[in-house]
Amino acid sequence: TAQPKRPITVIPVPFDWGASRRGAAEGPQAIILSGLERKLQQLGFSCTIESSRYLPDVLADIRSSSNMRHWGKTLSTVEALAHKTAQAVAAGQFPLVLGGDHSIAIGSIAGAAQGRQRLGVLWIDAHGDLNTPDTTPSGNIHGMSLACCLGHGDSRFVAVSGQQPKVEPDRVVLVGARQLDPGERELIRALGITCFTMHDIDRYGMANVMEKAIRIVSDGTDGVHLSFDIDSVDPGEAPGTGTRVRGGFQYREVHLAMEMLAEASIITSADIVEVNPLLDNGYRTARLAVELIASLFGERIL
Ligand code: HAR
Ligand code: MN
Ligand code: MN
Ligand code: MN
Repeated sequence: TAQPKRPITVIPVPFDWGASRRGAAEGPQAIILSGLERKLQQLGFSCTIESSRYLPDVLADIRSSSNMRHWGKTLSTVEALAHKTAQAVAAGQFPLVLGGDHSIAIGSIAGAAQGRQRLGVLWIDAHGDLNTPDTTPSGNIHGMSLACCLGHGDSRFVAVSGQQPKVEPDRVVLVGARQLDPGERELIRALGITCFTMHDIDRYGMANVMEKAIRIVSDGTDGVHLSFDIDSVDPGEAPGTGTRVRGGFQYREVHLAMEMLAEASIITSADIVEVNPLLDNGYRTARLAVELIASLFGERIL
């Protein structure tokens, strides 16, 4: 089955205050400059790249605390992104959100969930992003975004765009985890979330893991959001990211995951986050992001 060719709205989110290292704000531009639009057009999609003027100017917002660094800047940003994403969904488009650090998924998922009562979420990441202000070891909001979407964390973030929680734990699947904090492990157990770690991928193979993940996130859901953190990929292939962790996906492995998603035709919105051109080896990581997006939208070898 081919992915239905809904028009794609590319939504750039040049924001990196949710991370401890700057530079992910340059991610959207690097991905766009690496040929995203032409690639999507070659695959038969009509594609509009939005400007980032929908985002508020947050520079003067100094609201911050030790367990939620730069929360003022982050909150205004994710609120604007939620609105932008919801608009694209309501217009029948596929929102393709380019980060930015992973805190922005609070906004994209809030927006995607507005049009969908039973949204599934596939969270591909080296990390869990399941901390709360009570468990965070860093205060960085990009380590709390999935918890937020599940209704755990600061109430102002949990309540972005009204409805809460955005997603139910039995419709959430993590793939690629290899660095989890104690509080994150606890939340995974307490909520009964399915988490396929790198151990599972080594042991059962990417194909098996993705078959299971696809079944779970699409079972009884009315849409599936893919939140793809480029640090899920091994740093050898994706050096341009702020929190590299050894032992990630190999090149073909991650393409296979995207190809299987294209074949299953379940993804209705997506974000690609944590591409940091300042830490990259040229545009290697941004170019990989474009290739992976192409696989997600149905590019095939034969
Ligand atoms: N778990 C750590 C924290 O909460 C690190 C998380 C950060 N990195 C990410 N998220 N890129 O996926 O600070
Ligand atoms: Mn992440
Ligand atoms: Mn909903
Ligand atoms: Mn990560």
